[in-house]
Amino acid sequence: MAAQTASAASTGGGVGVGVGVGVGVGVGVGEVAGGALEMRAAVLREPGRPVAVETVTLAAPRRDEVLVRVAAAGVCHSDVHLADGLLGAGRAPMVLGHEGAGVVEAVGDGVDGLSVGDHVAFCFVPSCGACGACRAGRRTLCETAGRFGVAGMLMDGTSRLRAADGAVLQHGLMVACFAEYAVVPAGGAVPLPASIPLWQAALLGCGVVTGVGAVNRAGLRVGATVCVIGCGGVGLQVIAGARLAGAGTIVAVDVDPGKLELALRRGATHAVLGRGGSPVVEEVLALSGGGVEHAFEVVGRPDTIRQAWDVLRPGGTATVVGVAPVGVEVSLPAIEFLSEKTITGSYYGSSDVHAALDRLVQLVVDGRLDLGDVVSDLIELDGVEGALDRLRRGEGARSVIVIDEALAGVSV
Ligand code: CXF
Ligand code: ZN
Repeated sequence: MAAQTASAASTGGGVGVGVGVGVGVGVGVGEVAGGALEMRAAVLREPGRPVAVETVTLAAPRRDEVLVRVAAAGVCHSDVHLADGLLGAGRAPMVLGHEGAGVVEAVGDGVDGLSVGDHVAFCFVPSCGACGACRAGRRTLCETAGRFGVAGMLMDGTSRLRAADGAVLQHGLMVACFAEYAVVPAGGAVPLPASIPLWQAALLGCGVVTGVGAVNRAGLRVGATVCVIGCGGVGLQVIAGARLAGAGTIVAVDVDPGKLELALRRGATHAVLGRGGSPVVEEVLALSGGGVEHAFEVVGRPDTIRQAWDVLRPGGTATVVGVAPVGVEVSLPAIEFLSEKTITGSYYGSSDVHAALDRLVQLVVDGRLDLGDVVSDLIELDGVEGALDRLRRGEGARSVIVIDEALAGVSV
């Protein structure tokens, strides 16, 4: 997908251009009025029911919020978990989508550092800076963002989204970018240089920051031995991060030969096909001379979490990045704690997302981190259920929904 032609320069238009404006009379570029706009959005009505596009209403941004015209959005496995009801009860009706990029269309009162026309990537943890986690420097664990994010609300605990019948809709992970527009907290929009095509920038705010950030969390050293289990949209970013961090051996494990091909292109040194009862652990142990120092689990299943533990050498660390459905448990052979193995998690890159994205963006601009190569499918908003199904079947790396071709810089 890297060879896709950029079809247009990215420029912001006024609210209502190309979408029906509701009661938002007088809303224009840079102006925040009390009105709302009507737009198309992919709505999860009920877990297990196909996600479908509806016309919904989006109110203007309030204090400390911005309105973003969405260019493109990535479809992540967490969207599947939400759609299938695996992340807990009460998470519908919801406008899905938490990984995307667009252009700031309007800013609310009190917003600093963002202006109309800025290109931005979404960030689904706009940390409050005031809770215990934020004050301890663990901003991705922000308690306020966690509470309201799970409730599908913005940082003030309310929603800007309504269905056609006036019912409140949740903002998917405080972003809701499977839609023509999104109102997000100002901290949920990270400015980007306009030189990065937005169909690629769309991946930054979940897959890239999560995958590369997990490598930072693990504290990889030059020459480290690494195993990455699961080479989808996030696992491929772990591999890119490991390569950038100077890892030596990087063993990629997946059940899909196509993803292993991509993993090798992204810097994996070895590929192990984990299909049909193959002895994955034995193969990784053999390739790494008795086990790796760092294993990354990017699937979210007990058996692959156990594999990540089993491929470690004594003293090694397994980092679980994959999202397991609520209620799933893992078991480990407790005697092996005597080998000083560690198992830990990494949530959303485990650092300050804005600072992390600034650094990642520089790597992209310098040509050292490719974004487009993991995009397996460019689709329209109506194709969202098909993209969720591909993820359910384990097909493809990342689907990107192109919501505005001109802004995204690519045609579907
Ligand atoms: C997810 C993990 C599960 C909770 C919501 C966010 N991360 C990325 O998709
Ligand atoms: Zn995600």
